[in-house]
Amino acid sequence: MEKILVIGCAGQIGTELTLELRRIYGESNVFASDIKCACKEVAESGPFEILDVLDKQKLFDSVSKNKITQIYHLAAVLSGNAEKNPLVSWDINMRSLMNVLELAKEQKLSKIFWPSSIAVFGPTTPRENTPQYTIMEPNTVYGISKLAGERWMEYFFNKFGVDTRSLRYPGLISYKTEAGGGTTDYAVDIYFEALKNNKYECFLSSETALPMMFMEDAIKATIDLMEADASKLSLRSSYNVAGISFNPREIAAEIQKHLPTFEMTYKPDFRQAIADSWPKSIDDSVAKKDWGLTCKYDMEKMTEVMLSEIKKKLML
Ligand code: AKB
Repeated sequence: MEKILVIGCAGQIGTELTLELRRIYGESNVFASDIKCACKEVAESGPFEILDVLDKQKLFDSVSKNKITQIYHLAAVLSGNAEKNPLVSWDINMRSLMNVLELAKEQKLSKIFWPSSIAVFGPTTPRENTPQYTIMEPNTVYGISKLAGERWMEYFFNKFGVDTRSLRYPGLISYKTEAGGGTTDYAVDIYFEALKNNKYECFLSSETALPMMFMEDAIKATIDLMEADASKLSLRSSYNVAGISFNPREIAAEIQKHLPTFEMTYKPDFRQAIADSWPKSIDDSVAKKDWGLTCKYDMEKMTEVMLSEIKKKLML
């Protein structure tokens, strides 16, 4: 039986991924960790510990003590926050990954998942239907760290036989835990603000299209990739995954179908330049071919679920 460690279980992805992994593999087989407290549901539904992934010794000790066989390493400083503190963010993003890769090599773990991002692409990348293999010249600290991380993932697979697996996540949209510090966060904030205040001031311009994905699809894709037969995987850097593409004007119009008086205004900030350097849409044909990626949610279906779940959460 696999013993799984989730690093970053209090974050937007970590919260939902931990709960789903526990549902599939059994609560006691999924260890959750973060540098901060996780929500009650995560902290109480299975083993949880406060752990700083930068503390290599403590990480190594915890993995051997708990006989961990797989790691999902999700802790990272996202694109918007990373620009505010470039060197610290680079250090956190890279050193945490190197600790996990070294650990996987030394303790012969069976598999490692680490997320990459659409941020690996840059202003010179073709922006429509961005291919798996293309020009990659990211100009954000976060994007540079993700591209370097992809190279290290592939390197550890080729040189040391570590079974590395990764997805280039688009913006992820969820209601359980709010996003924090990213450029695509507007597409989460908008739903909360629509229900709380019936208005939203967007930090990106109305026509800024970006690839996004509903969390349920992202979690399924992550676990499907981890479950895929190793012989099917042609890539050990990271797979493009597309989801749905829309701009702020389109998502506002979708929300207005449910809340007709909802008002959207636009005040682009420093994150506009980041968004302008990223793809508008993604070609994920390699992921579909290799391990059968599927996505269920379009913008309409996602909006229905987001509004009804956040309504319950806010007790409206
Ligand atoms: C961000 O906006 O920084 C993240 C991402 C696309 O990786 N959501």
